[in-house]
Amino acid sequence: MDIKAIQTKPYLDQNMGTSGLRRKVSVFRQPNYLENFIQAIFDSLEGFEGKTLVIGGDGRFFGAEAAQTIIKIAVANRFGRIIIGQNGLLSTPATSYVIRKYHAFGGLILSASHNPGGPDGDFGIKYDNAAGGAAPPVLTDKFVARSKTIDRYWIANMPDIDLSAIRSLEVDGTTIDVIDPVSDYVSYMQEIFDFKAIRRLFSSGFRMTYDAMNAVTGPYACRIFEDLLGAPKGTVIHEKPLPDFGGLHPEPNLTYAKHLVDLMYGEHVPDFAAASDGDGDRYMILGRHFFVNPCDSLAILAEYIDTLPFYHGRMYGIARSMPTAPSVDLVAENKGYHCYQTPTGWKFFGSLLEADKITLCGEESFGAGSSHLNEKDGLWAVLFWLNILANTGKTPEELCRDLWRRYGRIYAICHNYMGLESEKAAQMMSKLTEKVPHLTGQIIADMPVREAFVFNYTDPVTDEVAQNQGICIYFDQYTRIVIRLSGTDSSGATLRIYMNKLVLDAKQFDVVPAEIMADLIQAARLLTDIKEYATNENPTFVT
Ligand code: G16
Repeated sequence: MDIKAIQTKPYLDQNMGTSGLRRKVSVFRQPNYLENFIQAIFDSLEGFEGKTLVIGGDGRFFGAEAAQTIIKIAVANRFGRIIIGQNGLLSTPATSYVIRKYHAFGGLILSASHNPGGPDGDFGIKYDNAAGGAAPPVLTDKFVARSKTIDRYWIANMPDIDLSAIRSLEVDGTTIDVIDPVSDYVSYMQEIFDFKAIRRLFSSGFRMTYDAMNAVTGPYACRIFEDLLGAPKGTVIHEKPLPDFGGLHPEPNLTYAKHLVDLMYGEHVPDFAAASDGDGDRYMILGRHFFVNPCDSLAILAEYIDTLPFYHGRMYGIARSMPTAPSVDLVAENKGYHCYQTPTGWKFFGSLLEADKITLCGEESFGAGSSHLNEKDGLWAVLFWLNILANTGKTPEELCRDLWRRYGRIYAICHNYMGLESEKAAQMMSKLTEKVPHLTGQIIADMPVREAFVFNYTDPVTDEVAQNQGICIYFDQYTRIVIRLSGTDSSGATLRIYMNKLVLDAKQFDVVPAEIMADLIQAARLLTDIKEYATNENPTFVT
C-alpha cells in the first residue's frame, strides 16, 4: 500500500468548544482542514496501532466525503480495524455503545449535533475515548495544541470504500467492517427496558408520534417503535436521514420542533410525542397539550430509575450541569443519592460515570443519559419515558404534576440570543464578570442578590480544573440567573441566560413561565445590558 506523507500548514482556528470542533461546511472544505485535524487527533493519542477505531456519523452533508478521507488517514496511521456504520450512519449513543462492545481504542463522530446541516450548514468532529465518552478537556487541549503546529499528515493511496453494503474487507493490514448501525444498539435497549410492557401499552391503543427530524434516529426509531414494539406504521415521522435534514433545524425544542408542538397542542392528539436531534443524543418529551421541561424530565427519570431492574445494584449518584434547574437535586436528596453539579458539556460527566460516582446525568439542553453508555442518549430517554408510562399508567402531565406536588415546581427557562458579534459578546461577559464581586446585597429589579459568583469546577475524580464556566446570580436558594456563552456555535456568539424559580403553591403551577419569571427576565436584561449587544431585546428563541 502506498502511504503518503502530505506536507501541510496549520489552521489556527481549530478549537474545540462544548462538544467537538464545529464549523461551517465551507470551512471544513478548505484544503487539508479536515485532514489536519484528524492527524492532530491521532498525533495526540498513544498506542492505537493495530487497535480498533469506530467512525460514527449523523448522515449530514459532507459526512460521506469526510468518512472516506478519515478511513484513508486511519489506514495510513495503522489502525488495525475500522468499524463504520452502513452509509456512514451511526448515532452518537450507538457509536459509544459500539466502541464499548467491540473494545475499540476510540471513535470519531462526524456530526455537528443539533446544528443545521447542508452545504451552508455546519459540520463537526467529536472524539470518544475507549470508555465511549466524549474526550475530556485534557485530551481535547492536546488535539488543539497539535493542530496549531501540524506540518504533515499520513494518507493511504486507496480507492473509496463502498459503504452502502454491510461487509468486511481488508486493506493493507487494516480490516474495515461496515456494520448495521442499528442492531447492536437496539439489542442493548432491549436489555435495559421492559419491551413486553411497552408492547402491551401500544397494543392497548396508546398512540405516539416520534419525530426523527430527518436525522440519524429515523432507522433506529422505526426498528424499535414500529417493528419491535408494535406501534403503527407512521408513528415515526421525518424518518429518513437527509444530508440537509430536509431544511429542518435538528434541535428538539419548542422552537425548532414547532410542527410537533403544534400537533400536540391541536385536535386528535396522540398520547405522547418525542423528538431527537441530528446525532440522536438529545430528546424532547410532550404529552397531550403538555410540554415536559427537560429539567423536570431529568427529575422524573431520577424518581423512577430504581424501578428498572437493569439499574439494581448499580445506583450511585446523579449529576446535572450547573445551568440545569435543580429539580433533580430535590429527588436525589429524598432518595439519598449524592448530586454533582458540573459545567455544561457532556464530557464533564465522563469521569464521574467511569468512576461509578453517578448512574444518571442530564442537562437543560434536552440531554440525559446513564451509566449504560458514556454519551447522552435520546432514544434511551424516550424508551425510559415509555417504560414509566407503561408501568404507572400515568400521562406525562400527571407525572410532572406528581413531581411538582411532591417537591414544588422549579420553573426553568433559557433566553438564547443568537448571532452576537463574538468580540462584543466576550466584552459583555468580561464587564459582567467584573461586576460579580460587587453584586451581593445589591437590589436588581426589586430583588436583593443573595450571592453572585463565577462558576469554577474541580473534577472530583481527576482534580482537573475548569474555570469561567458561567456567571451565577442567586436571589434565594432556588431563584437564580445563570449567564454564559454557548460553546457550540460554528461562528458568532450565542448568549444563554438561564432562569429558575421554585414555586411551592400548587395554585401557581399553571402560571406561564414568562409571567412567573417576569422579575428575573427584567433583572437579566439589566445585568447584561442586552440592548447594547443584541439587535433585539427579545431573545432569538426561548427553551
Ligand atoms: C452539546 C453538549 C452538551 C451541551 C450542549 C449545549 O450538546 O454535549 O453538554 O449542553 O452542547 O452547549 P452550549 O450551551 O455550549 O451550546 P450537543 O447535543 O450539541 O452535542
